[in-house]
Amino acid sequence: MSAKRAIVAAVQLASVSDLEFEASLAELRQLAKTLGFEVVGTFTQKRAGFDKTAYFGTGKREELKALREEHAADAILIDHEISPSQSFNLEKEVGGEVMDRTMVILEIFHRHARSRIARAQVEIARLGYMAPRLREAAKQAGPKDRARSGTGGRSGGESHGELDRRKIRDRIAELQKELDAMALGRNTQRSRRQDRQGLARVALVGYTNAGKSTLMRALTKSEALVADKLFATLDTTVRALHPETVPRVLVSDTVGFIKNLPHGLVASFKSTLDEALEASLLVHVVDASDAGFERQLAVTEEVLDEIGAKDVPRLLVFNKIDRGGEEAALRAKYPGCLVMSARSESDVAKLHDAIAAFFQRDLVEAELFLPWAAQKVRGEVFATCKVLEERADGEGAFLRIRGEPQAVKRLHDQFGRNRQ
Ligand SMILES: Nc1nc2c(ncn2[C@@H]2O[C@H](COP(=O)(O)OP(=O)(O)O)[C@@H](O)[C@H]2O)c(=O)[nH]1
Ligand SMILES: [Mg+2]
Repeated sequence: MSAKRAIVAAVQLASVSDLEFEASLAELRQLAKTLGFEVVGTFTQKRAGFDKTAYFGTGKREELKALREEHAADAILIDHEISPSQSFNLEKEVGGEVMDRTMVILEIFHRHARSRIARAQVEIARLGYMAPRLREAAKQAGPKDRARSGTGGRSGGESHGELDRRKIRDRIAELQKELDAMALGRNTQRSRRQDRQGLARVALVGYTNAGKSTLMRALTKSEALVADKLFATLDTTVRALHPETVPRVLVSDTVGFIKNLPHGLVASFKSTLDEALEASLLVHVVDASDAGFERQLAVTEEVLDEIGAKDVPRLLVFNKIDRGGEEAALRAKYPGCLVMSARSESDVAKLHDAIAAFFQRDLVEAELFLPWAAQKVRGEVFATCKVLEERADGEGAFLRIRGEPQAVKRLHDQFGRNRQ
């Protein structure tokens, strides 16, 4: 399936510097890529204000239509939040699908929301965004809609729009109730989940464009999903570290921080970060070549503290050092950090080893003797531990193993080597 093609478009107001404007467009391009769009063009206009009817001025709308046709673009992504009627009118004139910045971000959150709380949060934000747009669509559909609804068995000649609006209101209220109830049981649930899984989990966090997804791919190599049944519920943003380690480490990619996050989306953004709370280690990826990296770093740390991830150990990774940044200065200022480039295989290997070492620091070793009659256990031994050495004699096999204390103890209690 070929990617959907998009044109990124924006009005530059007089109060916005070229630098700011370009940075915001670059961020939107990145967000579009995250959604699977191929960005085929950029379209901008300097203007004192947004056009009330359709965001761009009349002549510019014609130009945009021509550009869209030339590039066979499916979508126009607007780098502002625009009103339902602006969006509707622009779509009508230019063709294709018009998505504003808020909608793009909501769509990304929607894909990343995994916990029930995150899902409910994002759905509330989406419904809030949709409600006025449905109203606009109903208005545009006009009297025909109203006439039809009169015979539709609805009470009191309610239009589609009104009915939809009421449904949305009810649904938001319902979700809010669910959220309140979930907030109560939240902490107990989290610790229970951690116990049950006992999995070694790493979450990549940081600003959008820092290189999280690139590192995720490099660290987990395979495009193939983790096939193991145990992990059947994992989606594409959770993969096992590759080459595989003992214990097996699962890496997840989180939704990136966004510089221009619409105010109304802050709560749902934070809830999509929930995942970070389930990790035993946070790898905080920072674009060392970005002039504003220190501010980004501080904001990320602040938000992580706010969502209750203060105590989750962090590994600070300065990425993109091939593009710029002062390696020595970074090392001096942030002790324990890793300075690297995702483009360097040896750097990626170093990060892989640093993550593996974090989870191996608590591992213990033991020697087992498995009589031939107990060979069925071999599978379990190999699945849960690293076998450092194996010798066999007439009665069975000696294994020297290393693994997590719990797993090793269980095996050792049964098969601890007590004979030579
Ligand atoms: N030069 C350079 N580019 C990188 C590096 N890591 C990632 N990139 C590029 O930076 C852009 C954003 O990367 P991505 O992984 O999508 O960032 P994410 O938003 O944090 O997931 C992509 O174009 C990557 O190819 C790096 O170490 N060096
Ligand atoms: Mg990404």
